Amino acid sequence: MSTIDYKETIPNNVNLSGDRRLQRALEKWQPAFLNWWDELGPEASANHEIFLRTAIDVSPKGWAHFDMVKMPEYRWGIFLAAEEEERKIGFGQHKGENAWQEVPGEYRAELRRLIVTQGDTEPASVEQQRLLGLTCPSLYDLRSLFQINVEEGRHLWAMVYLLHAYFGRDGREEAEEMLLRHAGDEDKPRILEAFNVPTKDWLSFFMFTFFQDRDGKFQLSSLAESGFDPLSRSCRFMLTEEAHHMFVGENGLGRVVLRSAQLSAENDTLEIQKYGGIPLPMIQKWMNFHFSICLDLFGQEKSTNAANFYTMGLKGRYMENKIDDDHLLENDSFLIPEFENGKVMMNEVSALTSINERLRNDYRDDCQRGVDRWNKIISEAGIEYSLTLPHTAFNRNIGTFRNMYFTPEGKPISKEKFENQRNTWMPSAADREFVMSLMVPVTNPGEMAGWLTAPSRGIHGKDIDYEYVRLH
Ligand code: BYC
Repeated sequence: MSTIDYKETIPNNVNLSGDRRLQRALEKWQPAFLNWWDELGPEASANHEIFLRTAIDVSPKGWAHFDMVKMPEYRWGIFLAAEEEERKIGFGQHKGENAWQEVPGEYRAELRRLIVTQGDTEPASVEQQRLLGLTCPSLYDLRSLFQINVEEGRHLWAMVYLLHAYFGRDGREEAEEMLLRHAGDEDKPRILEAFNVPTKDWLSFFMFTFFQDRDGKFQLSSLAESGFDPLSRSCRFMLTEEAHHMFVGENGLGRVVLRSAQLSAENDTLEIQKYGGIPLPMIQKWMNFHFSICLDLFGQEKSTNAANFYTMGLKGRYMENKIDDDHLLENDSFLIPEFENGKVMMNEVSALTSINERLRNDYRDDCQRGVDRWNKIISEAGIEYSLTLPHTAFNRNIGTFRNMYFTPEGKPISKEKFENQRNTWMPSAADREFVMSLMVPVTNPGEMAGWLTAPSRGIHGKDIDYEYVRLH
């Protein structure tokens, strides 16, 4: 069942027409979704024609189709990765049993909570990015933004399908709520903190797609291990799209870093504002902010929720089946950071309660690889400067280090000192104002804003000066 039927109102590969009740329920949700897109999706974009890829097949090869499409006409649909025959649960107390095709009654609340939390982030990101199209640095970048936005919309569909298909009335209610909470809304905010922060400038957008979408990669990978097979199959397909979002972040930041390094070399100074570039130390500030708020997305270092999700077989570890252990973890331990006697110590705790911390470590290592690549760009341009991920205790709002104050190097300091230094470590109002001043739309095909370099190649074999978005 891997081909997608595009003749349906809701394209899908889940045989939706075979379940009239479900189909009708989703067809009722669809106008609410489109309304939401119209109101809180990308601003002033409804008539643009965009070179978008659409999924036509969920197999690893050839699932994408590229065409000029208006976003409101994008075929949002429900696509699950192909079913793996006889798939077994790979961890926890049900290890070795057949994966569940229905929700196990005793884990219903936990599973729903995981799906709702995952689903909530998807429309949140679209809301956070809704004004960026007005200040794009090129048509190439504008297309990337819109591609990401429509796919996040589709990821919402993926979670809403699970809620509708497997959770009955309360699932339908949760699906409605997805469109009622809004990023940054004082009364009804999005669930996770980092999804309430506005993404106003393109440096923040590239940081978001590098750091925050990467949380998506790690969380989706852990959910792809789930014993609940429909969730696993949804997440597996979402991951193929997520990879492109992270590419946009890594590549975008690489282009900003290269431009900044070039301007620094040409003018023999890191202070390149007056040449229209973003100083490398300012990029570091953006990184300190985005990385620290994303570390919070992994939850507390010690979490009984996470231990339960694992033991129940609902959420595994990153690359669970590649890890060489018993996949039960009852007798294993793991090191987590804790603050003791005035310093950050690594303490041994149960491997089950520290599942969140383990994932956070995997995430950090993955982020570091990107930072190493940018540092190579900087040193090849002949500049002595390197970007560094801040210490895990820096600027944290969830877990052990909440309400504590540390330098980016991890040295504990007083709240007062932290507040005095805040603007030297993270974007100040003046920094944000400066970066915003560079956000002037560039919309001639092939032209780039001066604060970043052109990408090394275009999309899907097209040249860089292809008209990726026809503005109307
Ligand atoms: N903000 O036991 P703990 C993506 C709460 S991104 C606010 O550690 P747990 C995407 C927590 O709810 C991936 N609250 O929590 C990227 C709990 O509340 P209660 C999204 C937070 O459950 C870019 C309490 O603190 N997917 O896809 O182990 C663009 C105790 O915490 C936060 C997922 O996150 C926070 N950051 O861990 C588009 C996967 N952290 O019980 C999309 C699904 C914790 O006291 N979610 N709390 O009321 C999960 O697996 C878990 O919910 C979390 C939290 C890992 C997020």
